[in-house]
Amino acid sequence: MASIIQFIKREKMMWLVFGFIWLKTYLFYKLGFQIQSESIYQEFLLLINPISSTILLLGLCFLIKKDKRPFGFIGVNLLATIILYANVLYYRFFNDFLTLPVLVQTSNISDVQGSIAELIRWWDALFFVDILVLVFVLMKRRQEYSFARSRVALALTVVAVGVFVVNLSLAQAERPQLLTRSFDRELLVKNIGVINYHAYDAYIQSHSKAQRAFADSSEINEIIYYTREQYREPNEEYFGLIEGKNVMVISLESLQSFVIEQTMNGEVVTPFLNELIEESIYFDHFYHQTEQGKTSDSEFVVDNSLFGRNSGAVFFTHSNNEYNALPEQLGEIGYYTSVMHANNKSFWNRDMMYLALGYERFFDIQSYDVTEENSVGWGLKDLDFFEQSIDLLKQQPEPYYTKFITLTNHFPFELDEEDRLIEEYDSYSGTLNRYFPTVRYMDHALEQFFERLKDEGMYEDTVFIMYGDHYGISSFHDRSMAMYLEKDEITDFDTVQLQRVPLIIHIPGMEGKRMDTVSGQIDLKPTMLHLLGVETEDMIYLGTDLFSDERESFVVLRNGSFVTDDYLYTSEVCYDKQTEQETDMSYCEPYFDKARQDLHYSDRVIYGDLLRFFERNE
Ligand code: GP9
Ligand code: MN
Repeated sequence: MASIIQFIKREKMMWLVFGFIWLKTYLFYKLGFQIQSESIYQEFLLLINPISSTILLLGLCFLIKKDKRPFGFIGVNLLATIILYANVLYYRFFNDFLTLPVLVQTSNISDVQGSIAELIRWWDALFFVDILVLVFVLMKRRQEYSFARSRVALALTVVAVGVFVVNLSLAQAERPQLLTRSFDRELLVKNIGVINYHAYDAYIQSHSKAQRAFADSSEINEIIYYTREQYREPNEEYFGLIEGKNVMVISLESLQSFVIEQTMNGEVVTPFLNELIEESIYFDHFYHQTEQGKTSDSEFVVDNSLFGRNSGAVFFTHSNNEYNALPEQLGEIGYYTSVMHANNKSFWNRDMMYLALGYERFFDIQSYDVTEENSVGWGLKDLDFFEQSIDLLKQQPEPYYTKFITLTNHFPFELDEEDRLIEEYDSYSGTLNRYFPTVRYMDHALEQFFERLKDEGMYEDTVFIMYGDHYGISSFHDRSMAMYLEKDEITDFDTVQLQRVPLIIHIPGMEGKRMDTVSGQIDLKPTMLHLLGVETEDMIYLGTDLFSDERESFVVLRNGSFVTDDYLYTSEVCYDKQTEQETDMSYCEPYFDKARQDLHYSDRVIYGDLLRFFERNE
């Protein structure tokens, strides 16, 4: 104890540097990045998040010889300052934080180089003032250092890890699965600090680099062979049916099939969609295939006809891969491709991944006028989002392929009183209760959007592909879900069935039709390409055209559960769909191989970045 007190008293220089870095980081957050907190709790996290990394780095200085150690301290300060300052410069230009690939991507550097001078402000010099102070202190007086070096370094490392664990738990309390799920860089910086964020980024990047390095070009042949085998001829009636038309893909936030064509306390939940379905091709056995990457996973699956990752988000881990994604392929046949989504462009690393997928333009939050009044929950209300998107649409050359990502029907399903068109449900789960009014609101926003498009003459020549991106109500709310569905309980069988999301393909002028083929988001890419008249026999993808006569009803979810017309397999149990009861495993066995292989080959393509070895032979 006495020696700890002595240590604290003696290491004045270290404390000074510690104080400087801490204060400075906070000033960087506020002045450099203009980070705002939503609550005192958030502000507290922002304040404490530099502590762990600073202690760690200063601790490591105790491995340096006594007389040189003060230089180490100053070096740490300089390093932290440079990292922060580089981020500030990048932030001023891109409104985003640096990532390792960005630093080594020469294409980006050339973008930035010319403008660096413009990004520097005279008062930035203040960020470095403390270093001068330290040099001055160092010249003034020499201190005595008498502690065992490695012991101190080790002790401080332990303290740093401890502080980090506390910091992370506090952050996770507010943002569950912060590291695996929320890949918004700003969120990470806010919660765990800039230096820890960079360490985490470096870990993620090096991990996927290693897997890529071990892959070789011969592996692609096996994949080509497998995908050729899975290829199904398109249906002549549908092939090229919408050639040259504008395509609007609408990702319907958290929309599950269990509310479609249903009522809640006597109120219709989705009146507009129900009507639209009557005039559309509606798939009622269509499943989402996402995992932790949520919306971004659905985007990935739809655009690539490959699976996302089992954990984490492929948008974050593999945004440097080669893909032959749908936007890129549509670009090749003369389509203008874009995404409209009123959120930070770095959320889910979209800005980076969209480049890899070949989107020409991303209309992010900066393209929208977002105010306190027109926002709720996660941001711009759907109604205003669609309304403002009309003008953006008009700027685009035709034909275009544009994806809209809605936001209001997102957990925790908040809604302003004036937007509440139906009452909340009445169960144990506030989440499920609030879900119905927000779904109803989204339905209303879509109705208005369609009206506007019709008024503007933008409806006739457009084809609409609308689907739920992933579940909105997790198993956590099973008790209340059972109540709504009038069931005794939610079984594993029900859980899989609840992963159904609506898919509506609306082609103006075409008669309505219901399709019960068991299918998933992975099937959309070949379906859309064939509708647009693009041959896909020489492409690599894992879904099958929804209209193909040769198609077999089948979907495998990312967790390995799968569904056919008659059977459903999950958690090592085979169910008969008709009776909803367990049945003999031999009924599910014939599908095991396909389910496993689909997931396995998809993972191999992504982890090995195998599409870089692939040329389409046109
Ligand atoms: C955020 C939006 C919602 O931009 O896509 O993300 P989610 O949490 O649903 O993945
Ligand atoms: Mn979503």
